[in-house]
Amino acid sequence: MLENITEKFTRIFSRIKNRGKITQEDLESTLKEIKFILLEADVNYKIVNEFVNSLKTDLLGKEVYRSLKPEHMIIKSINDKLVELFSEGEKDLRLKGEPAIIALVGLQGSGKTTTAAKLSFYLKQKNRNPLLVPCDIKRPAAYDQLKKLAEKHNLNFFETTVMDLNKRIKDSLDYASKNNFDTVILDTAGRLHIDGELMDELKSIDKNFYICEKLFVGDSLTGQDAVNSAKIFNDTISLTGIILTKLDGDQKGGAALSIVKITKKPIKFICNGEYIDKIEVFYPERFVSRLLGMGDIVTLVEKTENIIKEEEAKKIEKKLKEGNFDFEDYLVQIKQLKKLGPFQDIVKMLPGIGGKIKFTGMEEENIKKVEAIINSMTMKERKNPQLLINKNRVKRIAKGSGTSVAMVKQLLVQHKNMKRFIQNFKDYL
Ligand SMILES: Nc1nc2c(ncn2[C@@H]2O[C@H](COP(=O)(O)OP(=O)(O)OP(=O)(O)O)[C@@H](O)[C@H]2O)c(=O)[nH]1
Ligand SMILES: [Mg+2]
Repeated sequence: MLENITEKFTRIFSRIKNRGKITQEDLESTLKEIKFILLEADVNYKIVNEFVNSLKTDLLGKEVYRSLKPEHMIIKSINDKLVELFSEGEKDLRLKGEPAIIALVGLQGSGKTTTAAKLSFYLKQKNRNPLLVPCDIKRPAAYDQLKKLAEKHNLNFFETTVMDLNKRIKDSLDYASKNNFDTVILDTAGRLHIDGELMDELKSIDKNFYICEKLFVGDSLTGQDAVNSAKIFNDTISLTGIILTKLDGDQKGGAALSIVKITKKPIKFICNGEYIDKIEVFYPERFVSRLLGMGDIVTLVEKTENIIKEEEAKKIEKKLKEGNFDFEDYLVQIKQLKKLGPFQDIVKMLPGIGGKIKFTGMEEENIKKVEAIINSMTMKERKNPQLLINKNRVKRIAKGSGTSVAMVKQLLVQHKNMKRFIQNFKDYL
């Protein structure tokens, strides 16, 4: 899957590989090549520009660790940016209502009927009880195709002769309620091109029924066409997600990127074959890892970053023991803490402590104030807290941080106490 893109990325990475240092020029030319790959892979040019620019900002602002090769940092950055892009919206199916209604929409031949059967098969494995409803009124062949698939794979199919779409759906819902089906899957009609009639039909069923999942089934072989039609479907009935089909061929994978970016809707499933079980939940991390073909390096960088964090922690520990813990270290600690997530969630994870602490909601607020106070200190003051005996300095910091003289003093006392505490207990630390 997506061999095309992967191969090209591999080629770029092998070119910059093993260079001791990456210069600004290297970076520019690498970014240019990435741009080409994405454009060639059918990603919309605006998205490409946006992506490459944010990648550049990310890379320029990155600390280069001695223990990491520069090309590894680039790969990790690309990986993270792509994962971020694909992580748009809620990924899980949201099945609400009794029965929950899922509608599959999209252009002709994109794979709606095949996917409807696959989805039904998948949901059955998840212990749901789905009912397939044929919603292409005009083509008798469409009805037969879904029916045959259902029979072949032992799936439940709604038989009907009603030729009014809204009535047909209403009937299927009644039938589902009476027969304990908890999900109905609407296999809607496709058109060669988007036309008014198709859209009106969809708008009408969207208005008349509560459809909890409106999934656009996009053929990844069609590249930009799939992107454009996804946008129109999204503008008309506000999609809830995307299913990409035919990812088994050697097609351009770029459509996936563009569809997500343009609709701002998540890819929920991908299909990579005609057979009934060729449907899988979409995981951004796995997809990007396959796309870049660089999974090992990403893991390596993550590991190295963890080691670096540990080294930093050790440095701080050493400073603590020596009684040199200054406000700059304090700030580093706060930043690290913030990266971990909300304060309460972190404390809750601590064994033995989590359940016992009552939160007032002020903790987060206080951390912010402490950060503001330290940020208002000069670097010299941060490194030499004894300078803060000076009243004018304290006043200036209080003003600059939007807090009060009392708060700044409180922080200074806390810092002093901490130092004293550590001095007393340093042998036990
Ligand atoms: N290789 C491959 N073929 C697929 C996949 N999904 C669907 N197809 C094939 O694509 C063709 C069209 O699929 P359908 O499910 O009939 O498409 P549709 O959207 O229902 O078409 P209309 O109802 O005519 O709009 C069929 O030949 C399917 O077997 C896939 O993931 N991989
Ligand atoms: Mg069909």
